[in-house]
Amino acid sequence: MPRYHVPEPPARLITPPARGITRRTVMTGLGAATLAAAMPRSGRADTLAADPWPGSAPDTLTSREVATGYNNFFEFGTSKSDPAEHAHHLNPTPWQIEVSGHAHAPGVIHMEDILSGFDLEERIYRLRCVEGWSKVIPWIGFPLQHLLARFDPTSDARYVEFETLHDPVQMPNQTGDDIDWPYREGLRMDEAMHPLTLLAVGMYGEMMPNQNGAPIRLVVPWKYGFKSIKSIVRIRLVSERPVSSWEALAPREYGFYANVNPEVRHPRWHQATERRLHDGGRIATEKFNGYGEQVAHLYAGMDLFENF
Ligand SMILES: Nc1nc2c(c(=O)[nH]1)N[C@H]1C(S)=C(S)[C@@H](COP(=O)(O)O)O[C@H]1N2
Ligand SMILES: [Mo]
Repeated sequence: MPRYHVPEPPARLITPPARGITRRTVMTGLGAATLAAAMPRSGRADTLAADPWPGSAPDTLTSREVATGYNNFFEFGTSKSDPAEHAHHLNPTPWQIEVSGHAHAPGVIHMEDILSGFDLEERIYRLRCVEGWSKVIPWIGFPLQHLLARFDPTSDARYVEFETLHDPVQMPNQTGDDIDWPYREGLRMDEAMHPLTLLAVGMYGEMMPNQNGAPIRLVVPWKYGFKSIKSIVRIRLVSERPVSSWEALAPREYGFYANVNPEVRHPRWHQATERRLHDGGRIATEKFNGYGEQVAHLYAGMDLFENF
């Protein structure tokens, strides 16, 4: 297992691109406003030849413009341009996350303490939506396991449930009934503790844009994009498997595991290939989105359907 936490970084740029991840550890401790200033910008162009997952050809980053203009964030509407158009209603400052359930030290953590309390890294991951498109994004964040550790989960914590903000004033489409709001997602504890599972607070060297899930969202790169819940306000450590919002709506289309798998037939969308947003070209979809080497062992003994 690779090490992600580098103590006492001598400089902002700590490690060269490593297997599966482009990693830079960034010391912040500077607060929200200066995240952009703290992030290294050298060495990364918008069309960086990156190696975001093992064993595959170098890929091209999706431009920031496309990544922030073509979104799924149903709280602001259901078309791809709605989030960019309406997410200015969201005010991500101040913000806090409440962590409850099976923890020895449940409580609340404020966004300032998140930004100053965890070493931020840049990681390039591909985000594969179940609708059949993908983006390659340079996220800024830190492993979810580091946040969970602060709250000291008990041995009864077998799953983690996440909730997005529920406030129709800030999220105007929550007056609609597309989803049983708030948007909810969940992970099994071992998935949540996996070092690839990221809490992202920014992208492209800047604070997280509202339409991408400001101020803090999940990114689980081996699962379909809907698992990567945005604008998180609540985390619960639970013993029973939670039911996510999409699963409640259409369990055959949005399974709990939702591991990217080109072999699983989806009732609506073709999963064997994906359209890349940076050039519109199609590539073959990879099992676990290319991260099988790191995560396949989590699902040993599970069948394909269950795995979806
Ligand atoms: N709260 C919330 N989180 C969400 C969604 C949403 O509608 N609401 N959409 C999901 C889906 S389907 C995808 S593909 C990704 C899209 O992330 P992006 O807009 O940053 O590309 O966010 C996920 N997280
Ligand atoms: Mo999605």
